[in-house]
Amino acid sequence: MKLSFIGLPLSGKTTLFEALSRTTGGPEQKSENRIGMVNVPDIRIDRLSAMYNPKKTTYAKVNYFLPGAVMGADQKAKEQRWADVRDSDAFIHVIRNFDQPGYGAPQPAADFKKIEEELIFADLLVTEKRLERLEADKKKGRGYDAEEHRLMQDIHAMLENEEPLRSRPDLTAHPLLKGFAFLSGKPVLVVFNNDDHNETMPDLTGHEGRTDCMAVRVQLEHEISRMNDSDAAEFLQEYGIHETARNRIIQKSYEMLGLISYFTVGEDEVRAWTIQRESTAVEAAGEIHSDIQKGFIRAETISYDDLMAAGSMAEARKKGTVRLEGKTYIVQDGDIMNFRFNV
Ligand SMILES: Nc1nc2c(ncn2[C@@H]2O[C@H](COP(=O)(O)OP(=O)(O)OP(=O)(O)O)[C@@H](O)[C@H]2O)c(=O)[nH]1
Ligand SMILES: [Mg+2]
Repeated sequence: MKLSFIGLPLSGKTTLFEALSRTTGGPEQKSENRIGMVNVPDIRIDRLSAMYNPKKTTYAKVNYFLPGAVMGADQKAKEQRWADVRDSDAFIHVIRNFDQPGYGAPQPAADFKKIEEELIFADLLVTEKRLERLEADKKKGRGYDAEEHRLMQDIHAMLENEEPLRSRPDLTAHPLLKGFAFLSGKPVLVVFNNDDHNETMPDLTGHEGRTDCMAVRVQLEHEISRMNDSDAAEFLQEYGIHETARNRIIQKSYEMLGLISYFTVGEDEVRAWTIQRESTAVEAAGEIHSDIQKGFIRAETISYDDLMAAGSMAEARKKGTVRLEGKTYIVQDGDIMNFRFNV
């Protein structure tokens, strides 16, 4: 799973990456790709840990990818930039909404549009090349796929109309099209990088509904991310900040990737396991070990809320809220599972 930062130069991509990953890089790293593995904050894991007092607590993780800056505004440099992130599962699009001396007042709506156009243009190039090929195959009457041709024409029409593909997951996830990894088809979280004293969301009239948007004071988040917990708490109180944006962005990232967590609990470890939404119990078991998947018998399952309501696993058993689920059970976010299996 790869979640990449995109956005215009000086929008604050590196600052946000560092705030999320709590890393620091020097200017010499500007041209290098950076990867940040980040724990997904989860109050449920905190509470389960308080209940079990385990030796080890393990959170789910998200991987962030910050592409090294490719200099130049020519077509070649642009194509290189997009090639670096084509295999991403989703994007975080950072947009400058603070004054940058020498760069004038922020223009968030225009900047948003600029990148949207680049995504669409890159996809158009791919589509046109493919259509040419399909039309040549059709003429020659060999290896021609009429269905792909039809789908590709639908995609081309949308892009010509300046419509990003992300509103049509049925098209972009189609087995014949998935491999093209269309940029405008990827989920995107738009982060408006606001000045320290500004909390309002800029107007994106005409573009709402296309993406998820958040207004974040990225510089402030960066500063807070450098502090130890008690300094950070004091700072937040002083500035009347209820919660940092960091948690929300990371949680949103996880969700945007189509991921959910189930938990395993015990005195040794309380742990979050990551699965795709709609995974079955037997698939979820495979996340832990292929032996558990192969020898799967049943999964003892209880929802997080039911466990909390009962106060302990023993009480939950008495109340009858611990269920036995089979292979095809669709695991729900927050399920606590204990697999029974044969070796
Ligand atoms: N005032 C203010 N400055 C910011 C904010 N966020 C970032 N900056 C500054 O803007 C400049 C650019 O930030 P970066 O994070 O390096 O931007 P970038 O998108 O990574 O830039 P490139 O790597 O050059 O594309 C830095 O000098 C930051 O300190 C903010 O919220 N407010
Ligand atoms: Mg940067």
